[in-house]
Amino acid sequence: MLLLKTVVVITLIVYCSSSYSCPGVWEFSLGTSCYKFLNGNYTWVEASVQCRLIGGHLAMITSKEENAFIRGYAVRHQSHYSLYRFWLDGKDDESENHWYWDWNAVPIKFFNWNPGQPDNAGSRQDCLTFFTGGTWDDYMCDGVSHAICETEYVDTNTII
Ligand SMILES: [Ca+2]
Ligand SMILES: [Ca+2]
Repeated sequence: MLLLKTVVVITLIVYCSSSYSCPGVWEFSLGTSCYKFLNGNYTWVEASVQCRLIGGHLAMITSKEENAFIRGYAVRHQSHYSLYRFWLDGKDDESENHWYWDWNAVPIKFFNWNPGQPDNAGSRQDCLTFFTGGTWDDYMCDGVSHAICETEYVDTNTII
């Protein structure tokens, strides 16, 4: 009986602690978000589809802290990537320099532009990218980039 209780307690501990980690393919977390970097070469639309296929969306970076955290991961793992550029969820395709998150149509308030950006080069840079160094660049939506996906925690404790 004692053994059974011990097994039950240990199972509960493992279950409860694992319920707060990112599920499945997701690589790391911050607050209530889980993230995954994709090292394929995608257009913005292709990247967005890839993120949705794994249950998320392209990353929406909304604070200096979140930007610094993702930069840290990117720098530490750069050897896995052939490019230094990653798609984020932002676009300004509807009205030039009015940036919004495509996933929820919310206007972007926090920016971390690389010096000289956004420059809308060629009058056709309407999608948002993140450099490994942590700064942002507007880029051609049909250009090629890796991607950062994001999803929200699945907290199984609330399902019990
Ligand atoms: Ca633009
Ligand atoms: Ca640019």
